[in-house]
Amino acid sequence: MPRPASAASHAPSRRSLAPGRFLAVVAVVVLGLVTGATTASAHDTLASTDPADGSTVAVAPAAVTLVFNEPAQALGSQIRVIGPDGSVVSTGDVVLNGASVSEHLVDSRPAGTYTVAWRITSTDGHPISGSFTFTATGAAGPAPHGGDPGPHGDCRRERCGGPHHVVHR
Ligand SMILES: [Cu+2]
Repeated sequence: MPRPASAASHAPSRRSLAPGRFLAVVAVVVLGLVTGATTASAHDTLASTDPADGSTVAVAPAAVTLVFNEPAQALGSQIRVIGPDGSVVSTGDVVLNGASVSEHLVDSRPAGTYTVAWRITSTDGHPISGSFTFTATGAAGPAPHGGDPGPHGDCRRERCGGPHHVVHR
């Protein structure tokens, strides 16, 4: 009586559920593939820098250090530091130490904003790159102004292109 009818009415509904489940399984599989692909192609990531991005320091340090989540490869890894006057102040090859990569700066490091542009070869061989800046409030290294850095805080390139002792008063 009503039993077969209800059984019959259940059958189609169960059958219509199947494709939904199938789609759900497909969705999970696809999601898994996408997630897996993302993980597989993930490169090293920058964890921290010294000086920190956007930070202000008393003087520009003798070296900048970038710390990644994994050790980088020396081949192709490069850190270029541009000084306040636009000249390159980084010198020598990068120094790899575990997951950190350092680059030395020249002795004379004036006050101002420094830009660190880096390109590192990931553990998987793929290059990653980025840049950050920091600002030094004072000059480091041999003082080109005869040890009188005070009045040169507002030193502008157009005024200080030549010998600063002469330009400044
Ligand atoms: Cu990669």
